[in-house]
Amino acid sequence: MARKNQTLGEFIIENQEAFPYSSGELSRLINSIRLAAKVVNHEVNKAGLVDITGAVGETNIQGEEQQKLDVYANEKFIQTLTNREIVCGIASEENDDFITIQGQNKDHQNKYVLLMDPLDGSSNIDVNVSVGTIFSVYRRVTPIGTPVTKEDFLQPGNKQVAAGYVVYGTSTMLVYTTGHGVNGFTLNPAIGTYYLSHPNMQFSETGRIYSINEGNYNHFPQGVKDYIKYCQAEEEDRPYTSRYIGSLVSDIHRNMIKGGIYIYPKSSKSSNGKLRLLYECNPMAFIAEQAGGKASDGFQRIMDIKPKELHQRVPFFCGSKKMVEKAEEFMKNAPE
Ligand code: P6P
Repeated sequence: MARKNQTLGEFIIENQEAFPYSSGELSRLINSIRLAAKVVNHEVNKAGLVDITGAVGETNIQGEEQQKLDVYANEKFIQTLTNREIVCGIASEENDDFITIQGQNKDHQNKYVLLMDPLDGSSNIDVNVSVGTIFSVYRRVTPIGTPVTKEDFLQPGNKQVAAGYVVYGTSTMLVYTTGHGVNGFTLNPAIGTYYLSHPNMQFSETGRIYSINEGNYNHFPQGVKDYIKYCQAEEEDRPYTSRYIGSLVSDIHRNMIKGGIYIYPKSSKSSNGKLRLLYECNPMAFIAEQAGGKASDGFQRIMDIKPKELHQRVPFFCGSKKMVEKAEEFMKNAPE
């Protein structure tokens, strides 16, 4: 049972038994994310004061310029997870391939793999707009005691055992699920403790906020164009409000609290959209569904998609159930 203002540590201990087959590793994993998020938060909050913003002059596999904080956050999460002896492998937006973690006895005994976007929305860093970390956790499917393989990472989202995000905004929050609802914890930076501030987070069944980069309107599929015009029509409870931060975690976090839909569709410029299935869409879809919302690629459930590669992109429609269903209706009825 979630009690408001409970600390994250108390919450994990009280809910440990809700996780049947974990002998505490998953709790230790969430604890390691808690620590890494505090360290990254400290750097994000002072980014404007020290030379840690701006690009490092390299690009990641996405061809995106790596911001120093991207690289810093990636290193901190990998280091913390490795030191805690919990995961046997890590995949990250910032690494071309997955990382094998042998364990202190080099015997590959750890049961979980973690996939992450260590600092999503990093292009917002230099303009002081909120950014986030996104993570997704699976049990490995290959035999314990052997090196992790790509098969352990290419699991459909419906096999996730945990997922969550950290939003480094006006306050820093850790929001996660282990399949028993979604709970949000706010960091008190003065004492470095997270408190349960948003117990049992829920998407409202419908909402009046739509989040999409309308600058790409001319390149969208007809169904998306039709849905945008539907949102803007002077009918019933419309026009809706357009809100787009350009930071996935922040847009979805706001929509979960206020009701709304986030869409990053395919376009004539990007045939599968921009967002990555494994470490952005699947974890946010797990959160959305656990909060009573919905997540699809416009046609099929995100978490049923069988991944083919680590950095695979998919179109993404996520948020209040009835809004996603209305958008899917336009996608289905639009001419190809
Ligand atoms: P665009 C950030 O790079 C990101 O992956 C998401 O956080 C965000 O919603 C989206 O891309 C913004 O992309 O093309 O609208 O600038």
